[in-house]
Amino acid sequence: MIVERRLTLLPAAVALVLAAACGGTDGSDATPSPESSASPSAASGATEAAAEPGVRVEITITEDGTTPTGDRVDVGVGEPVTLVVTSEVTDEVHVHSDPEVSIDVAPGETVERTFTIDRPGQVAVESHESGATILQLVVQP
Ligand SMILES: [Cu+2]
Repeated sequence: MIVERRLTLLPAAVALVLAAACGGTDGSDATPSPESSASPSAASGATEAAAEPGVRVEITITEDGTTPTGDRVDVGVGEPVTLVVTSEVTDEVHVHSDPEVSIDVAPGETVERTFTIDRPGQVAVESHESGATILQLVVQP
């Protein structure tokens, strides 16, 4: 019980541990860029967000990389998050939530997956083939 309480009080630390768990042994090249890549569109979505419940993000993976690349996306605890992944390569999109979500894709395939996150904090979405961070889900209480 004490351990659980500590975990809920330290979502950022938990997110860091989860992110580190994926990077493997080197860890030095997986440093997420700070605010610089955040798109301004997220700030002005108040009226648009009401039109459709949940958050929907389209992801494209090619041999050259992923789109988006490390964008921050605000989601609420328990809010449905839908990822639509279209890939030209074999890959695994890994959502570092607890429990984690893995989306396997094959060349030419589009896979749609909806999930919710039950804990505030930052959750990385990675391409496991390239190690690139596709999204940073910022989960608001
Ligand atoms: Cu991962």
